[in-house]
Amino acid sequence: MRKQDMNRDWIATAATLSAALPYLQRYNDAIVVIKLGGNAMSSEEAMDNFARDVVLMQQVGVNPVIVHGGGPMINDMLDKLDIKSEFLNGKRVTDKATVEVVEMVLSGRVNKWIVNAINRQGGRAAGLSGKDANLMTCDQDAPELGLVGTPAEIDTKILKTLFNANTIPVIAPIGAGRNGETLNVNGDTVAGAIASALAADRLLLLTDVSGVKDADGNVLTELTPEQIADLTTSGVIAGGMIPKTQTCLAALAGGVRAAVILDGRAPNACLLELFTEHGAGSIIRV
Ligand code: X2W
Repeated sequence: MRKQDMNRDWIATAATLSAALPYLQRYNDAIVVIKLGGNAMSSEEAMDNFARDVVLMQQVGVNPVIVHGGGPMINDMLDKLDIKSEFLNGKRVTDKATVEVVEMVLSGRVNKWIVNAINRQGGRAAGLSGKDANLMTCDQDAPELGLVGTPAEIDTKILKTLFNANTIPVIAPIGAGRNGETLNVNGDTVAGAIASALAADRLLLLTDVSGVKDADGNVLTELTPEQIADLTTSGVIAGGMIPKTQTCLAALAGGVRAAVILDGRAPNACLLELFTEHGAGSIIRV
């Protein structure tokens, strides 16, 4: 329905679009790697909102790459199957039975949920894991973790082919070992490794906290690697935030321009970060 009266909301919408112009120009042709953590996939509605933001990004010239997690969904399935699971330093100890469930849940269910959500918003997404087209070959991580991998070689050819075909890659964090075995890899680690291999303009880690916090619980909106090191030594950065910040530091060292840790459940989190002066979460850059 076309409204003839120019009420304030429409004027504000036009002003918002106009204000976004410098940001749209800055990110034209940029590569943005987005890690969508299992905790950020809180509902069907949150997934649809995320998908819409990603399709908008592509529409305005960004090349988005999605790497997803799915830890909570793996836990649910392992529970149903009565398979016990434990974590060591934030990584799941993974035996043969567990890796089969991990691959089934990540590549089968979670990956297709995201692909389908993007396609339903009028985008074009294709799902793959590190096994496809030799995207990610892994070495085995610590032996006590079992079938857990650490990315060793990333072949970005398939991603560039998909960019040229206007298709958004959606990647499950499963890798092939040197002997073709299936390895479970932490999703943040995969996102960082892929962002480095692509020398991405941005790495966005979407999680369920609003960013890196100081000792009083306030979000630190801008951080340097030196500040991250200090906050880690003093114990302010702790627990699950350690692997996330370490992933960001590794990505910066690997040639990524900036990394951001933000709450993926907040409405339009990605758009707020990329296309407004305000930004979202904690940005880490040199
Ligand atoms: C993770 C892979 C999924 C993941 C796991 O098995 O849970 C390892 O721990 P989130 O939702 O991002 O935590 N792999 C080795 O990273 O999921």
